[in-house]
Amino acid sequence: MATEIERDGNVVLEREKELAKPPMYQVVMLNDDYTPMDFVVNVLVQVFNKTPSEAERIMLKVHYEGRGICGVYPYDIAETRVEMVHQLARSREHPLKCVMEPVLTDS
Ligand code: TYC
Repeated sequence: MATEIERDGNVVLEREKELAKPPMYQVVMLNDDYTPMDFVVNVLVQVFNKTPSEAERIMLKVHYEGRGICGVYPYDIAETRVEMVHQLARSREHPLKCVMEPVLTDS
């Protein structure tokens, strides 16, 4: 967006000095049949800073609906959190997976 302003008697367009927002990515947790529910809740608390009750709500959504959003972040932060989840899951030999997806905007 640009605004019209008058400078030296002429109407000119001034570009807005708004900084472009970085593209954002949602980290989506996926269901599986084997990872224990309390492990998933702990991951949501430790990696995504959820409260225990919010973590339980997200875990149950994933369990019943197949997927659930853990958080929305810039690319590097989303990537790091996905890797943290996979490392924790591997360390306990659970198949828990999550993915990152670009958040679609209309700009
Ligand atoms: N479905 C798993 C179970 O019944 C629990 C679970 C929930 C696993 C969420 C993964 O992302 C997940 N033990």
